Amino acid sequence: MAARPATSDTIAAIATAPGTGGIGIIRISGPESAAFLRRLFIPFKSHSTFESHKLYYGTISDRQGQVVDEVLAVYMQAPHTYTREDVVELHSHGSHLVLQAILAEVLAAGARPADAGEFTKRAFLAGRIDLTRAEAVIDLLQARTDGGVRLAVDQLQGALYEQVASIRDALVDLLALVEVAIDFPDDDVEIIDVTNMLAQLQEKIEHPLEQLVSCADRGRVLREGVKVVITGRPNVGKSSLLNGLLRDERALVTEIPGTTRDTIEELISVRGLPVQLVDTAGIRSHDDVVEELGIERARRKLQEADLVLFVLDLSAELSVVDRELYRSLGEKKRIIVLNKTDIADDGARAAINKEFSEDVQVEICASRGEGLEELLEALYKNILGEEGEVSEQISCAPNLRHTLILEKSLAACRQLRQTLETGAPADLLAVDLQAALDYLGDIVGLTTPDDVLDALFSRFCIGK
Ligand SMILES: Nc1nc2c(ncn2[C@@H]2O[C@H](COP(=O)(O)OP(=O)(O)OP(=O)(O)O)[C@@H](O)[C@H]2O)c(=O)[nH]1
Ligand SMILES: [Mg+2]
Repeated sequence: MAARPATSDTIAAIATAPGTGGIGIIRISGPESAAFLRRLFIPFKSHSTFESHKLYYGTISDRQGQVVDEVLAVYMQAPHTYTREDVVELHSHGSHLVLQAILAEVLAAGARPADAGEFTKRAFLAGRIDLTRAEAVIDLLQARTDGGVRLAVDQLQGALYEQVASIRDALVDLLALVEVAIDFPDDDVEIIDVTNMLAQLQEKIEHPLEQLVSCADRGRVLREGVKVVITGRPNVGKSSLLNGLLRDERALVTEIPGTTRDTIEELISVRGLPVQLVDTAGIRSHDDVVEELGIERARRKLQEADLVLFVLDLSAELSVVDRELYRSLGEKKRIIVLNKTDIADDGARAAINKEFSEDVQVEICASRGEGLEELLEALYKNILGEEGEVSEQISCAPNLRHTLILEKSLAACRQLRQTLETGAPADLLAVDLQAALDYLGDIVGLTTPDDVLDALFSRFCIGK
C-alpha cells in the first residue's frame, strides 16, 4: 500500500491497561525515541549504543536524580516496528503510579502525549497496514466472544483486504481495456467484447461483492451479540425461564400474575455468542400505574429484540391476550416456548401446536430446568442459521462502514452492467468503473477522507 505523508514528532503513552499488573509498558514512537532512551535510561551494564530489538536492564530516574523504577528497555529501529518509526518500549513494574511517573519524565524530555489510536494510525499512514487491518486491531481489543476474536484475527491477517484487492484488480483489468478503447476509438468494436466483459463483471466483481455483503450480518452477530426478549402474558413463567437460563434466582417468581414490573437484563454466553437476555413484565391490560409502566417498557424492549422467546403456558387454554400479543410480534424472529410440561394439558398442547405450527416450538419445564439446552440450541440456530457453527464458515465479515461502501460499489457495477448492455460509449464505461474502484479504495484506506479516519482512530484506546 502507498504511504501517506507521516507526522514527524515523537509520541508516548502508557500502553498497558490501567490498574495493577505484573508489568506495565510505556511506548514511545518517532524520530526522537532513541534520544529519549539515552537521556532517561541508565543501563546496569554500560552500553555506548542500543542494539535494535534487544532488551536492556537498568533504571529510569526522574529530573531530581531519584530512581523511579527498575525497567527493561528495548529500542526497535525503524522500519521493523509497529509504526514503522523508531520505537522504544519501557517495561516497568505494573503500578499505575510508577507508569505515570515514567511517562511524565518521557514527556518532560520532549515527547508529546499520544492521541487515542495514534500508534496504529501511524502504522496505517506509513503504509504498514491498510485500513481494514487497523480496524481489526480495534475489533480484536474489543471482541467479546471467541467468534469475534477469530474474525478480528483473520481481518488483521488481511482476509478482507485480500478479497477487496482481488475485486479491485478485476476492475483495473476492465478499466485498462476500456481505456484502450477510448484511446483507439476506431477499433471500438474489437476491443470491447461485451459478452466477455459482462461475464468477468459477474464472476470476478459482482458475485464476490454480493458474497461479502451477505456475510455482514453474521459478522455483526458474532462481534456484538444479540438481544433476546422474553415475553408472554403474566404468570406463564418468563422470570422462571430467565432464572433457569442464568442458573440463578435473579428475578422474583411468584404465583401472582404481574410479579415482574420492570425489565431485567442479563448477559449470557451461548456457545460463545453473547446474548443479552431481557425478562419483561407480563403483558395484559391493567389499571395499576406501575404495572402499566412496566408493560409499556416491555413493549419497547420487544421492538429492540433480535429474537423473541414467546412463552405460553401448557396448562392453560390459549387466551385472547396470548393471541393479541403474538400478533403484535409482527415480523420479529421468534421461538415459541411451551412452559410447564409437568402440568401440561393435552388439549391445550394440541391447540397450541396447531395454532403456531409455522413457528419453532420448544417445550420446557422452567421450574425444574428441563428443556433449556434444547431451547438454547434452537436459539443459536435461529440466530446463526441451520449450519450451526457458521463462525467456521465465514472467512471475513465486513463491518457497517465496509458494508455501506460495498453496497455503493455494487450499485456502480450494476450501473456499469446497464451501460454495457445498452452499448454506450467507452468513456461512460470508464466513469462507472472508476466509481466502483474509488469506493473500494475507501475500504482499505487509499481514498478515505481525513474526518472518517479521525473518527475511526478515536475509537481506539490511548497507547494502541
Ligand atoms: N408447574 C410449573 N409451574 C411453573 C413453571 N414455571 C413457572 N411456574 C410457576 O408459575 C408462576 C409464575 O412464574 P413466573 O416465572 O413468575 O411467571 P412470569 O411470566 O414471570 O409472570 P409475571 O412476571 O407476573 O408476568 C410461579 O408460581 C412459578 O413457580 C413450570 O415449569 N411448571
Ligand atoms: Mg416475571
